[in-house]
Amino acid sequence: MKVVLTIAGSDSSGGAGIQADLKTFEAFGVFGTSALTVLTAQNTTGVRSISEVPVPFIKEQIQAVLDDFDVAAIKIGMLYSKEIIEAVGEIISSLNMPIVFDPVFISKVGSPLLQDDAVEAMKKLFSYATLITPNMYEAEQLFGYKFGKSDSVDIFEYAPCPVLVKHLVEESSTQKQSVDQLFYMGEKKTFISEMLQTTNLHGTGCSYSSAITANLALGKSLEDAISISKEFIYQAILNAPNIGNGAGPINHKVGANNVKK
Ligand code: PXL
Repeated sequence: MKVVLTIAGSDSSGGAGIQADLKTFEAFGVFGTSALTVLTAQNTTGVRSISEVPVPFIKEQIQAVLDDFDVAAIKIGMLYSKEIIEAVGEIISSLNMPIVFDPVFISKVGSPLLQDDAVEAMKKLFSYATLITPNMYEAEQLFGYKFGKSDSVDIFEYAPCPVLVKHLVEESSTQKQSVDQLFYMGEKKTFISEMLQTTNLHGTGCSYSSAITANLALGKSLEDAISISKEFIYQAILNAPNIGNGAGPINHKVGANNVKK
């Protein structure tokens, strides 16, 4: 069984963060391990508070997993502070496996998940990544470039690694489509699914990047891993349990079962 590691934050409501990552790994049949960076007290309506795990202990968790398992791929999620980012960077700089980095800024309901002074430090980690998965807002913040769906401009000059920009939907778009664009080896590829009208979108970003990580661990190409994962997210939203009073979680298990792998 392939072993994967997520380095990310805990979401007490179980829909995003480490909990979403582990559910996604399980759903795709890889063995999930985890190193927690922060603990969040939150539910589907928002993040109430954030407690950072001490940096030496974050490093110990990662090292304990790496010392024992042949880790096939790593997912990186919420890192929150400059100190945590630098510590994680130190470790991953010497590793040699696929690393999928979701540069998390804010939660689905708008709670901040990254400190303002941490953005520049975060960009320095990109050179170690196999893929980064910013949404359009995050990509704009990171690269200072305004994306649009029919854009012809590329971002190869901005990023030192492949980039999957999510949710490239034009304001005026009448088609209900969710469009993601991959910038990879000098080429652009578009991934499209139907846009579902729902508030059950909590943890979709976390789960998407985890699914890509799992599929890379299983030996899929980057493009196949993204394509499978996009369909997984669509199916997981479609089958959401519809719980909570805010942005509800998705259904990882049924989502993965409904995807051709
Ligand atoms: O989806 C971004 C995200 C990442 N990590 C944690 C989160 C969230 C969103 O709520 O709680 C821990």
